[in-house]
Amino acid sequence: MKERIKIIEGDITKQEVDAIVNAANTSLLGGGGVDGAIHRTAGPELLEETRKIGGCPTGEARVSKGYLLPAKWVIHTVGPVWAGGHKNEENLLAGCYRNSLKAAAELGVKSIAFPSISTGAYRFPLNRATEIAMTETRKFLGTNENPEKVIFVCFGEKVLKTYQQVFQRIF
Ligand code: AR6
Repeated sequence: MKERIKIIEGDITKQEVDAIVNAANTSLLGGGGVDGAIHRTAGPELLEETRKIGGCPTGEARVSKGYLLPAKWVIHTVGPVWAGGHKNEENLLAGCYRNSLKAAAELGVKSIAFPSISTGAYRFPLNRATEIAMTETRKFLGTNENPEKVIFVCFGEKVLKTYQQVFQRIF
């Protein structure tokens, strides 16, 4: 299964994959961080579509087209805001990965790229978030043929190093 996972440092908006995952907020109307970058690159039609979708609860995922992105699809998921760890944050974050992978499988997506959901503006501790990302991905790939490939796109060296270390432990 190891060979189905790739960890890279880079910008998710440039990934030539079938689907990229957006770390959105419940409004799905855009924001800063990776969400802002995805909306800027995809162009205004993305906002038109996400406006019609009408929001997404924390831990769930919604699908839109990719418009001007190289990726055909954007899977919008909403991570939890870290509030100390007693507000179900871990389960909600696990749900983001599970539901995004499930949406990808339903679309027949072969390759999907994830950012580090919730670890920016939402302040989820990076180590724990990375463990959740990898554990959920391993579980899903163990029982599903698609997506064939999962790429974790790390923004900056600190995120990259963390992903590489956790990968060694979990896979
Ligand atoms: N490619 C890949 N990763 C990126 C990129 C990029 N272009 N830009 C930032 N990151 P964040 P969150 C990384 O804050 O914590 C937004 O305003 C970033 O360095 O984007 O889930 C939404 O609208 C970090 O490692 O998402 C929500 O309101 C990771 O992506 C809120 O922020 C996540 O950081 C969501 O907060």
